Amino acid sequence: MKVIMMIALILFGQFSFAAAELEGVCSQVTKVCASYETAEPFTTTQEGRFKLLLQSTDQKEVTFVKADLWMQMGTHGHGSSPLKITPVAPGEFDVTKAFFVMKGTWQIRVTFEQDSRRETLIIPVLIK
Ligand SMILES: [Cu+2]
Repeated sequence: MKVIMMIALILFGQFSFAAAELEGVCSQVTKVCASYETAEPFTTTQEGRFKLLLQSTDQKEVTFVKADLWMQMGTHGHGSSPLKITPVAPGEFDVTKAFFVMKGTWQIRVTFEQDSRRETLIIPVLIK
């Protein structure tokens, strides 16, 4: 019985990991996908931390350029303070100092280069 529960835990763990990875977007042009996963939901009052993934679905090399937070409000917009971005593996970054300072729809903007083409992907993040 213990073994069955452990297997169930492992399966559930993988399922939730996979679901978290779906918080992302892909470029139709370069076939590069940017996604994030976070252990704790973001709030307006605490420092947000997440893992940022930048992956080429056709196995081409991708060069990370920058990432930041942005909020579009009507015709105006504003950012937040700079993210602390630490590369931990190819295409994988630990991001801290993510301050979503107000409720609403934020964007994690990820800029990268592939084959000398520069692109920015926008991952929407709803802060409740
Ligand atoms: Cu705002």
